[in-house]
Amino acid sequence: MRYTTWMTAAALLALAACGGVTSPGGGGGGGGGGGPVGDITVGNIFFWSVHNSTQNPAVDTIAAGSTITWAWNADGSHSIRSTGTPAIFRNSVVMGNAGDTYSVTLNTPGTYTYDCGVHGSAMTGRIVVQ
Ligand SMILES: [Cu+2]
Repeated sequence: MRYTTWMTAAALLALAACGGVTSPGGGGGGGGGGGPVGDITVGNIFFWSVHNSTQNPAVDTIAAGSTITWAWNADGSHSIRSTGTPAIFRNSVVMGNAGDTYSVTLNTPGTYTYDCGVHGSAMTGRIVVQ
């Protein structure tokens, strides 16, 4: 497997947590469509879709019943906080270490918005469940 250098730490952890996803060689993320669906990088200060490179908001579309995983790529206090209706899921606690992860499974179609409980509107994302 190959990894782009910037995402190595987060990707390794995300892959470990998710049971492994083979990324295509050569282009890495390639700026869109190259990464696993449902993986989101938590950085300072952003949410970033591994799948399509959208950021603040990170916008991810998943199938109902799929799992979203956020992975901290650096030390820094952040959380996942639901901001919309329907409520996304349980909110995470504030975590602050590179390599921390948080996952939820969303079973009901809808659009779920979230932010960081520490940084508010500076860190946002949206998950569309189909
Ligand atoms: Cu934050």
